[in-house]
Amino acid sequence: MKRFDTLIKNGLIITAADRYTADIGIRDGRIVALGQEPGEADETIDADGLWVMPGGIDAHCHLDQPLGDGAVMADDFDTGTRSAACGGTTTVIPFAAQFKGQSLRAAVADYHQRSEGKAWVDYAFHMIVTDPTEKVLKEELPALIEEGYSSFKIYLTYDDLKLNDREVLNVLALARREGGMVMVHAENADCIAYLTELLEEQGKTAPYFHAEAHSSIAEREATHRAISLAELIDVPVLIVHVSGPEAIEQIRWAQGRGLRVYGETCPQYLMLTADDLDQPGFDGAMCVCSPPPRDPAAQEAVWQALETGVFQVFSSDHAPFRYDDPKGKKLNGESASFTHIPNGIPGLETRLSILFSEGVIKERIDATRFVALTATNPAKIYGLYPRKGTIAIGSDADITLWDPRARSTVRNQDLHHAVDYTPYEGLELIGRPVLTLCRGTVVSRDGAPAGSPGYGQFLECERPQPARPRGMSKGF
Ligand code: DUC
Ligand code: ZN
Ligand code: ZN
Repeated sequence: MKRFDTLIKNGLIITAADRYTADIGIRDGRIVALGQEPGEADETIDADGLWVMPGGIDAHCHLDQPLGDGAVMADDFDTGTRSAACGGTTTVIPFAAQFKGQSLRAAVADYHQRSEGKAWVDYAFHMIVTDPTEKVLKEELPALIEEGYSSFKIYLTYDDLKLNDREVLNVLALARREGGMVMVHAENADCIAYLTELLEEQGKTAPYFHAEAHSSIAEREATHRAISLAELIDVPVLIVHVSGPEAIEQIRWAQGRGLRVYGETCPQYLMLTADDLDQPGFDGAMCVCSPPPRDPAAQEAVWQALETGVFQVFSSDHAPFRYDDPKGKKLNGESASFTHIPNGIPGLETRLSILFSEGVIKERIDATRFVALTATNPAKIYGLYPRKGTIAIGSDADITLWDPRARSTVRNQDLHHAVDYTPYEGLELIGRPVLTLCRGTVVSRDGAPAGSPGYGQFLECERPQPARPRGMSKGF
């Protein structure tokens, strides 16, 4: 028997910490050797001229999430994770969402049914907590965190999802006691409702006005509030999908005061602006997401926050709705007010290539930061490290080989999701994943699927070290 199942030779290995040329020996899905000429293998992959990086972890995406309003997500675990694999991602973390009145455990069980036997790459679950009853707080959440669901998202907006401040405090206190990571969707619901009413009274209902209703001031206020409530409880918190300088300033301020406040941003806040919602007819609906993309100055602020470490995580927030579909963006017809357009844009497959091309190739961030933002930090923050998110002996052989010189143009027809558009149509990119392995098995080659649905395994997440409080006990 040869020493390895697979040997990746001569590649430039890049982790969040280092870059060096070495061979990687893989056996039984794990990395078992790193070095020069470590031994013979059944299969040898020549990575000369390629960059060898950990497979991406997309820690914020929505797949087959049941919704209360009749809209249906285009991607399930099959098409969504196939698309992820083709873009160089080997782990996804979508959301098991609780409906108000539903038990959290029922939401998790339902989500297991939806994912069972379908995924092309590995996956874990965050939960969405919308109804933090005593039973949820005292029984369900502690047990679920222990069982491997150690992160959950809460919302400060959307009528059917949002928590009031007292509920947020209860959830944060629970997270502190039990060691969970809380993710916050930070927008002020009343500000948005007020602005929406004003705009609708003036007949301003086209998709573009979504961006005006979801003001950056509403995002800033909610970000500050989430940080303050977390400080009161003394527990870390992660602000998701941050769109611009107003919220960034709050996060930077908190970090400067020594608080464990983490931040996430997404490709849409680097590549799109509110003008992308201002298109002929209803086409702007394609770019309706919350928070909305802002303006070029906001894009610059988001880049700076990626460069300087204000953000730890770069996710897609893939929320897939078909455009030309009565269960998608046109749920309420083309003359619907912006308030009735399903929120979200697709991005699982393009997330890594966009940050690689616009960030690494254009020298806004270096390759080690790229790895940190897209794989290592999410693994640490959500309790998957070091099994996932790095190239090290003992880690799963989740590896993406990149050709840093390859040129391509984004075309929806070449993507593998089930959405009928990409907001990045025509974008020219340099650098692309040419081979992706998940636990040592090839799941995509040259941007095409090479694995199979059902290969992906469910991952139990440990209590994340970054979720630990600073130890300044407030007696909770
Ligand atoms: N906003 C969210 O909070 N989630 C999904 C998509 C979106 O636009
Ligand atoms: Zn959100
Ligand atoms: Zn989201």
